[in-house]
Amino acid sequence: MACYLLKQLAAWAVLAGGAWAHTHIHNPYIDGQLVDNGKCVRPYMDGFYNPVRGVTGDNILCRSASPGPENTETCNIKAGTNVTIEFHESMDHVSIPIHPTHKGPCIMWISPLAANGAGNVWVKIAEQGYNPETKTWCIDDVNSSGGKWNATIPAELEDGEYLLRGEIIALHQARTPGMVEFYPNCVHLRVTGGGGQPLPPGVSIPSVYKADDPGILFDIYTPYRSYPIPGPPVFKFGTATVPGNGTTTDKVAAGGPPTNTATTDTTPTTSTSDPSSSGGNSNSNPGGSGGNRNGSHRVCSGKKRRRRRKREAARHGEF
Ligand SMILES: [Cu+2]
Repeated sequence: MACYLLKQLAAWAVLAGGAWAHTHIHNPYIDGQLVDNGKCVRPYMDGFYNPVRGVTGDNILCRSASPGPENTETCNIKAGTNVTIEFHESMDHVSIPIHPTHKGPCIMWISPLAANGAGNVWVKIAEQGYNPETKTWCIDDVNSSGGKWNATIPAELEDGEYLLRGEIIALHQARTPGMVEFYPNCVHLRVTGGGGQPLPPGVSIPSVYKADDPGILFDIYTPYRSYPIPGPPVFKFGTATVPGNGTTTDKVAAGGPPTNTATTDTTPTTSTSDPSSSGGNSNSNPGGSGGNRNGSHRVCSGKKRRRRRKREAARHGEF
């Protein structure tokens, strides 16, 4: 019972802490210089801070409003310099970047602006997922840096106009199919001073994401050592092959869905029988139903866990 109450209290605290605000790209920075008031970011749709849920959600490309691109200014940036995206919960300059319940990766993509985001045009230029050393996610870093996350525009890239798609993917409900939260926004950039190399063919968004990708259908509440960032690897000029969609096998091999076997590098509590645990040893649950929440708390029984999951799924509508 104590276990159950603790879990409920945690769930209620989470709900109370984040009633409505999610996040959006509030400002870009060009080579460290602030571009204020969302200039060069595609116009936000109504409820701009709300996520796109699931890989087939509406507006997953840029979460932009109609009429969209023709109203967006284009910011000049030198190839080889940094573009920074800054996330804010609300449309002001003081809100936190994103509610700390949100955990997950950050990804930046570019495509030729003329394609308007359609077709196999998206090339991944940066990604950051989970760091097992620090046990932190990219979203944690976004929060601790005031919302900022950056990537370098490749020095080799040919001059021209590009659409930059910055996204963070929140996984706090991602163990339920269709509940992963995408937070993409798009920035219009004009690259100058580049090395003349065209972008390779890329992937299509959103079809690059599958609902059951191991990095999309992911449970952050059972122990894990790694996280497979969805989509192809980051593209670097000079590498032999153009990354496509077919990295699923690698992702499974590298990280895979979290299972109880992932606790082998944590403290050795799973191998010692804990008499105070009401739910038994997690190693006895090959189906993965008995893991520790965040790897540190007591183990709940599978039955209690399933009840809690149902309640969470029902109540975690918005935050
Ligand atoms: Cu949210």
